[in-house]
Amino acid sequence: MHAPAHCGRSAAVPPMDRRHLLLALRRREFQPFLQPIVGEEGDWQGAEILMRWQHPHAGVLAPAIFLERLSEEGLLAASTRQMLQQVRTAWDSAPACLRQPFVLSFNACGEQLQGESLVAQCQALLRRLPWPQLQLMIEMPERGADLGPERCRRLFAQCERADIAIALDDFGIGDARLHQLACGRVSCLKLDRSFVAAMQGNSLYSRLIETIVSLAAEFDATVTAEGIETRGQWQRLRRMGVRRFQGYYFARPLAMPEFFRQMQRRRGQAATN
Ligand code: G
Ligand code: MN
Repeated sequence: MHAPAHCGRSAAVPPMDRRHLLLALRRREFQPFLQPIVGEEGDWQGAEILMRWQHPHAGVLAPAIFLERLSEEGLLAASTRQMLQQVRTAWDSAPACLRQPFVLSFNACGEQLQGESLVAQCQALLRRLPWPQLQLMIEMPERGADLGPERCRRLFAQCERADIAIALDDFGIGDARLHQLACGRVSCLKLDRSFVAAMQGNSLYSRLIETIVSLAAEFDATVTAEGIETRGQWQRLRRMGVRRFQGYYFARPLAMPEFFRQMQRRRGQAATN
């Protein structure tokens, strides 16, 4: 297995037996990177927290390399929790321009979604991030999130009471999870990037995306399209009614200090324009 190009110089895949994973956890090597989520004008309206393994020898590793191993060892919830704690700490240096409406989302794993403590953990995080206009959003993955309607309804109700938003991640691939839309308030459908890639030259995909946009509207949810890599994709999706976008065309996932620097520069520019 090779690291994707955007991981930088990383070469070999490091050992990932339980002992090494526990060591990495102890050393807090699973770190949060932020990828901006932009609006129709390209303005940064939020960010998705993405896990990266800052490995002492192999460099920065993407989840495709290590997530499954963490999951097999039952360590994914622990590493996500630890990553969120690091978000909390790094937020101490967030620029003041972030005191505007801003959506911060993270990927919850099956273990967290099945367990009882996720919402309490989110509330604890929010208490320590006292930014009134910060909206926390839980992204429910396509895999490992088959909760069943009853559990799903309970989780969504808890989230709604706690003012935590729900997004259905990688929407459209894998098993259809349409029933989740009937389980409570869903704020966002994250259109899987394979749809964005496939719409080029296949009008059936465009029709499919337009249908997902109307489906979202029907449930008062927004669509965030993932994997935007070209200006053409952005423009086309805007014409189809998509309002939020994420992808390398705008920015790669950034270490938090770099994210804050770029955010500050952009909002500074916007204020002087
Ligand atoms: O499953 P989820 O959508 O949370 O996965 C996000 C992953 O997609 C991250 O690891 C991120 O690095 C990657 N990613 C983000 N933007 C792009 C993009 O424009 N193209 C591709 N190929 N991958 C992307
Ligand atoms: Mn996601």
